Amino acid sequence: MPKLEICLSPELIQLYELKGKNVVVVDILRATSCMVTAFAYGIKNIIPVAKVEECKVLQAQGMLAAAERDGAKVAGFDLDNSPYSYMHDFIKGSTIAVTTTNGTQAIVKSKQADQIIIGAFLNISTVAAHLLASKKDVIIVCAGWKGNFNLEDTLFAGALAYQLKSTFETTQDSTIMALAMYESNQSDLLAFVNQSQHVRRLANLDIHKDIAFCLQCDVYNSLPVFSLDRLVAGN
Ligand code: 3SL
Repeated sequence: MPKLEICLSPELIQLYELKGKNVVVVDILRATSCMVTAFAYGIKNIIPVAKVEECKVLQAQGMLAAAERDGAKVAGFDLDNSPYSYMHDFIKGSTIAVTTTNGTQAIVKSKQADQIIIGAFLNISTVAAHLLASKKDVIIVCAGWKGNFNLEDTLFAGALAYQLKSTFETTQDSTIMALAMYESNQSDLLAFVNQSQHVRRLANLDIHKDIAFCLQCDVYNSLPVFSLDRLVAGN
């Protein structure tokens, strides 16, 4: 039976062997939700980078660029970190360089994996179907917040483990915890996530509609995967 493990923060990633495994990177609020949305709207590539300076270099080369720090758009960039910013025609066929506080860092730290898959509630069943077909061990890497555990990414990890638990071994403590978290809150994900630190942080930015949007399941069937230096459509 393949194994499913949950890494609760990128700070813990060195404790996991990524080689030979599928890694699902998740940053529900809002980086991976934006990426899944962008691919649903026909984006060609997303180049995730760790630093604002790297993103600026790619923008100077003529690429569209999105940079977020502490929830807000960094001055001088083309796009912010809202899924609604990617629901436009100009996205189709484009390549966008992206850096975010936590989500793109988690992708960059997962590069040892056999395959990196971008997960969100928005594409959860598509991700689950891909992992079931692949039959490899899986590690779900939660982006968290600046190295800390967070509720929303762990809740997603529990939801994905819930879809996979009859086929994957889910006996690691963090997986048992995430499954319990999901099972007791599945009837109202929004009410649960509304208690989170990140929602309080984002409240000042007035983006309640982003939060509700990011907690919807199976809105899209896009499957962004990492290839060489960028995300591409995996289906
Ligand atoms: O940390 C991240 O990668 C962001 O998604 C955070 S925020 O939703 O823009 O605050």
